Amino acid sequence: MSAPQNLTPQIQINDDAPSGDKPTFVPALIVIDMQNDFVYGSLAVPGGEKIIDRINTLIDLPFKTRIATRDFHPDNHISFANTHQKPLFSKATIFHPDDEEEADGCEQTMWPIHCVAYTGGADFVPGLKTTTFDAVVHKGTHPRIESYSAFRDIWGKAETELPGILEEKGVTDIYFAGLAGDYCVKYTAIDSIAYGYNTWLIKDAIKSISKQDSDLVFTEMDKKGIKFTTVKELQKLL
Ligand code: VGL
Ligand code: ZN
Repeated sequence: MSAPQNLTPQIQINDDAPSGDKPTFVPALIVIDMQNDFVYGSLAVPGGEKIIDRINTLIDLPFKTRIATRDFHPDNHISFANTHQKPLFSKATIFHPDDEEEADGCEQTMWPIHCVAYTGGADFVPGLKTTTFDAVVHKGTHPRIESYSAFRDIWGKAETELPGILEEKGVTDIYFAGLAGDYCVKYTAIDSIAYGYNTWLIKDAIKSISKQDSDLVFTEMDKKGIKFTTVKELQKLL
């Protein structure tokens, strides 16, 4: 078997030189996975298209930095049902490729093939204002490693560029929008708390995969110390 490739493309960071005392409120907008496959494609999130304009409104607000993430998988990714020859949306136990003991498996949902790197499904959804993103963070790029959080993989072993970018910008508060509320937004927001940020979900700029009332997901996140806001409240605040 050939060595696994890492597909992460070069990212660009626009640097603003930090100066003076540490500011107490430095807001960042993170737009999670607003990609064709999650809006119109193989893993379409109900109502995903309804949040495109709301996210564009957010992008125009004076955040210190705007960052987007993209799910960016190889075509044989470990999260795909096809890779395991298992039924869609069933579960399989997966292991970290370095874990020879295969001690601690992770229950992984078997997803349809989605967001394959360098295909249209992984592109940003048309209509999204992508030109003012300071950075685009890619995740799930290794064939055998899953990553719902944009900070690090599900094993907590390898970080993406995101923690470094946030630190460099001196961010204090992270505001999340995008897809999917019950997967990548949720796990990224939980990590955002773990990394010490004031963490906000912009409720009307997030949609979830699960048919169950998405308020349940929000209740779970409330318990973790995540706070909630809306596009309108942010328009007043910023
Ligand atoms: C996501 C399922 C599989 C997400 C990514 O972006 O929420 N969900 N991969
Ligand atoms: Zn994925």
